[in-house]
Amino acid sequence: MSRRRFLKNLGLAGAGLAINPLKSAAQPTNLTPPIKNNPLVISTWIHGMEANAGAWEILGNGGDALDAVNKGVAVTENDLTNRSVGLGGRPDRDGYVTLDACIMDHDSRCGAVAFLEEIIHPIDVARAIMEKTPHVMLVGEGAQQWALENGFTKAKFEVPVPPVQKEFEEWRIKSEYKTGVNVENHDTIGMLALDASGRMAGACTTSGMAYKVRGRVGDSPIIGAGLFIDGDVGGATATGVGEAMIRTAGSASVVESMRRGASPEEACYDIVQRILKKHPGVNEMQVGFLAMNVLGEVGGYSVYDGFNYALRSKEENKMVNAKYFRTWE
Ligand code: SD4
Repeated sequence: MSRRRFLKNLGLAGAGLAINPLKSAAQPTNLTPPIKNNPLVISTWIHGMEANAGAWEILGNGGDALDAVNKGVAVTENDLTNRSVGLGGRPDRDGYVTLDACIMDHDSRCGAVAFLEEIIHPIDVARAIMEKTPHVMLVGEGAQQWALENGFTKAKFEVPVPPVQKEFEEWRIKSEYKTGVNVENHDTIGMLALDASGRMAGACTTSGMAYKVRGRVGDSPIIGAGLFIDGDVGGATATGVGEAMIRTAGSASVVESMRRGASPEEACYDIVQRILKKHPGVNEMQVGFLAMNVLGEVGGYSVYDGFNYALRSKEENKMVNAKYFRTWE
């Protein structure tokens, strides 16, 4: 299906970005998924290559987008050398590694977990919450208790992992927390997939900002902030300083822009621009968005250079540099 027909089905053909947003927001969007037999997965940062490979084992065999994103981001959670995802991540300022994750499918079913400790795969917990409870989100001790009651077990290795513990001990001498974070703080994995039957799903998982205040939860497990999927339109995910995404309902905003006819890249550009406008004078705040629509078009945009994403389809397996507003000094 062409982009024009996609817009026509949404009642927007020819209107482009000049449509009346209030009017268009009221349009029912009951598209059946237009793209078939063209599976596609994208995910944030270089570790997305391996995560996409995990997802592709499912997508490439005609499997389901939800299973694919679940399996894909679990690859990154398993990697104990990753300092921003899973139990290999950096701890909060009190020395505890706390994990946030969420998952969402084509039909807006979703599950999320935040402030979770000692469990290797928060994404599996998020999915189990979605499938086994009437709720969307569990947090902290309650989430851990529920997970342990539902077949999950605590990790049997030291957390933080020894090199992270050492780094933390060094940090603790000065205990300087900066919200203006450095590049290594930005490794959350957000993944969006479209399967061969045209269904879409997304997942996002992180250990959050290094040395955060204990109890802090970022955007990554917040549906609409770090991740949002609408099977009629597309999906978006985010990485970077999560407070900015929460303040703007970032990923949901990207999907709503696409609903009104923006391309994925235009929609990401738009939210990053809005975030910059709302944070005048704030420097070193990296924020990156990634989006995909149901046509299989993708795009990304970030505040600073350096944000990239991995893309895998039948034809391609590569990294793509997102466009950006600023360069690091
Ligand atoms: C957070 N957005 O907790 C996450 C951190 C992140 O890449 O994306 N790092 O705010």
